[in-house]
Amino acid sequence: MVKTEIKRIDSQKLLKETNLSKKAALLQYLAQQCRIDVFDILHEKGTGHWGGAASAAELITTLYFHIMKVRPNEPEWAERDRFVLSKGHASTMLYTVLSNRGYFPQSELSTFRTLNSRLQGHPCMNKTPGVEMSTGALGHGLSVTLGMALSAQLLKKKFWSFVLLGDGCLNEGQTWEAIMAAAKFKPERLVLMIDYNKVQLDGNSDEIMPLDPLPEKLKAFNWTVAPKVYDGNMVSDIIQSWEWMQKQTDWPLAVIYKTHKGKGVSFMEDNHKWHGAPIDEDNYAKGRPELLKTLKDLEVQS
Ligand SMILES: Cc1ncc(C[n+]2csc(CCOP(=O)(O)OP(=O)(O)O)c2C)c(N)n1
Repeated sequence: MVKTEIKRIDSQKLLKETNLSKKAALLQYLAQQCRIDVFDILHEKGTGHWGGAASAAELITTLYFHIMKVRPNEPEWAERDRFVLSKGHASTMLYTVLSNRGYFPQSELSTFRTLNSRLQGHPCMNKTPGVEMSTGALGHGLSVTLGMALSAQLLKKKFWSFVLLGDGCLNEGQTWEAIMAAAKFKPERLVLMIDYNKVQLDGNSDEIMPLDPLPEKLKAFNWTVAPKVYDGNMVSDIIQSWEWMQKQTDWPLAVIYKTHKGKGVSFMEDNHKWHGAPIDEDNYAKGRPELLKTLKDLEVQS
């Protein structure tokens, strides 16, 4: 298949946009652009995880381009906000957003999962600028992010600590230990974000390990839970959730986002078969035009 080039957004210019609805539209476009880049990389390499990466495009993009204070040219800046991708298998989306944000050249994305590359299948904090924690074994993310939030408290720093969990991370006992511990210590600016696509590696969450009623469970553990489930594939909704977070004083915070695994390619959406299957030539040729059409539609609005 001959790859159609896409119109790329000026991501540095986007950062300076002051009109919030214009910025939301630009972010929605950028997230879709990243989704297409991920689709291309995974197809080219014949490896990686499409479903969970596509699910989190808008969440990771909005974090790095709207919510978090970071300095890509100084990744270890002490005051930076922290983000941990607990569902480390979605690494390609994190790498694509980080490269757009300026942590490393976009040309490096094509080295994904090759020998000696800084961009391995699961994120490595010792190799990749911007990666705060090595993840991949589900269930560790909240514990380490709680540690980051507690360190902020000890050091009297004001940075935020965000962690993104998939449903699978919530199947892990360690996550619930961290949920209990966070409710005990109540560190400020700790936010648990849940990418609630309800599909895992080999089936739906309701079959594997039902989590509902999730907001009630988190409330019962003494967390402050957002008043609604936000649309995690809609940047304007994610921005709204951030506005809610900034008004809170009772910590820690949990926000549940309804998302779609494999978002953007109709026959891959909400289907566990596309959790980590290689994107072969036929499915690439069928799926890419759908992604391009959405990008084109977003261009009109932005
Ligand atoms: C401790 C552990 N058990 C099993 C796996 C294998 N595994 C990788 S991804 C995954 C499912 C993840 O589902 P979810 O968290 O819902 O991710 P998403 O749908 O957002 O991709 C599983 C079981 C793992 N990485 N770690």
